[in-house]
Amino acid sequence: MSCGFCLMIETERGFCMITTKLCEALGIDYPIFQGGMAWIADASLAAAVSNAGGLGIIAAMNADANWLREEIRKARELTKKAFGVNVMLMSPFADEVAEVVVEENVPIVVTGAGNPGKYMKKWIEAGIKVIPVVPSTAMAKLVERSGAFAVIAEGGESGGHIGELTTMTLVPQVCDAVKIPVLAAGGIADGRGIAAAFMLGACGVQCGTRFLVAKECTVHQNYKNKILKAKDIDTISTGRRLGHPIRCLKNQFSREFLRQEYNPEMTDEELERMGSGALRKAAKEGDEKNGSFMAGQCAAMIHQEQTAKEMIEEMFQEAEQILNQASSFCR
Ligand code: TUI
Repeated sequence: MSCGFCLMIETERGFCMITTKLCEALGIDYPIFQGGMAWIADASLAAAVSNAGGLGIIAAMNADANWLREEIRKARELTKKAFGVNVMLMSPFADEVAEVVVEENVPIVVTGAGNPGKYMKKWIEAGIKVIPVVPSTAMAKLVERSGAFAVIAEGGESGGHIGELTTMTLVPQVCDAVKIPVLAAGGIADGRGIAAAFMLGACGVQCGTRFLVAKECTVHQNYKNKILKAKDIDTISTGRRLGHPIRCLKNQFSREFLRQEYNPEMTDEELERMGSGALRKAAKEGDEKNGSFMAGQCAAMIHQEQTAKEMIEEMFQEAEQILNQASSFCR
């Protein structure tokens, strides 16, 4: 079942260009969000994605209100287009960044890693379109009732904090559960993934790992190189014992973390301490041994650094081609 938000229109250039009602509602040309990757998605990346016609997103992550305010202002210098902010709800700064998005008139807020309930009223009253990441139909229905504009159904193929279900199973179930637009995330890095997401009923996608190697992404070069070198089985999920599983690339840090998770002598507090700061070490210092290189299972499908514009145009051209030929499967 489709959510009814997907359209294919004929353009002046004679070929089909994918557009959806999501594009119209958010003022974007392509129905693609850039994932709000903690310690990675800053003004430079968000502005590049928005300038390319997608929706760029600044990650409020574990940084405080002042950092976020500066990034929002930097992004406004770099683009006249709309961009969003991702509020990571487990962040100790969530309350203060929730205020900043209102004060700075951010039009779109994506939330992750929890239930955004306590902020919904304030954000909606301020005219913000709230788009939570959801790992289940229950959370999708809950946020729809609280006034969410859309949801992002994120499968466990994603990098970073993940839910239980896969994109293939979660997206159609969320599409059936809610009436608001559904975006698909998790494992999408090319036009095939975008086409598949539409077939599952989504009217947009969110991609993180692919944009991590964008030329405008300021993450440490070692991080980009690890994504470019990754093979299909190079990610693992750790942290299940702590209630927040994280998908990242295999390295000394993640293998040791996984070992310690099964060590009964290790307390949860010690384990939390072991993980804290590891993403920053990867993203900012490129520390290949001690960093947590969060990445999705699609890392192995990513072969080159490109500008955000090149990525988006390539992905949507591929998706259009596939969708145009799709009827040939039914003969
Ligand atoms: O949030 C993400 N991905 C992230 S956040 C992050 S930073 C971090 N650092 C250390 C520990 C934890 C996180 C790295 N990657 N993606 C969105 C996402 N949200 N995935 C899953 C969820 C989610 C999970 C549970 C959303 C709601 C939810 O609700 C549970 C509940 O009942 O509150």
